[in-house]
Amino acid sequence: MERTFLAVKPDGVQRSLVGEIISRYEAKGFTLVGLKLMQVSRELAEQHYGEHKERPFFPGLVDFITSGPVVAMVWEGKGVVAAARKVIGSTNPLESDPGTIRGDFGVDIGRNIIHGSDAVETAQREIDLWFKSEELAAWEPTLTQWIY
Ligand code: 3AN
Repeated sequence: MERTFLAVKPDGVQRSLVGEIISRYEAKGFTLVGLKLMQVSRELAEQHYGEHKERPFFPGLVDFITSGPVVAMVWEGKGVVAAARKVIGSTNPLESDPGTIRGDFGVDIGRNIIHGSDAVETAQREIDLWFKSEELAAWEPTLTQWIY
């Protein structure tokens, strides 16, 4: 079954949006298999955002993601990588449709509330970077037959 990595960024935690965000993925029918609140080190932030190293916003992005607690999550389900990105919306919250997390709650691209892996391979890399295998639970909700 496909898995993706999602993280509620410090702005989402400060604005008490963690429960709202988890509810949206639960209601959709995806399964939570990993969850932790953590203070991100600069080393982890730089590895996570490594592809943006040369971009002008990189230092500010690392400062921001390390500025307060983050809620890191792994979610499982059919097509979850692409579907989770649809639920998140566009990178710029002002261009995100109403009904998406960024469209409903965000204004600024540098405060866009949540991260979601952009492809299946990226998701695997990010899950391995953020979680130890023993922190992930393999379980099947009893009501699965009403979703699939
Ligand atoms: P997404 O999170 O939608 O996949 P990416 O991967 O292009 O977006 O960018 C990673 C993160 O870098 C974004 N979530 C956002 O926080 C930040 N970012 C991207 N572009 C900018 C920008 N022009 N100015 C400030 N921050 C940016």
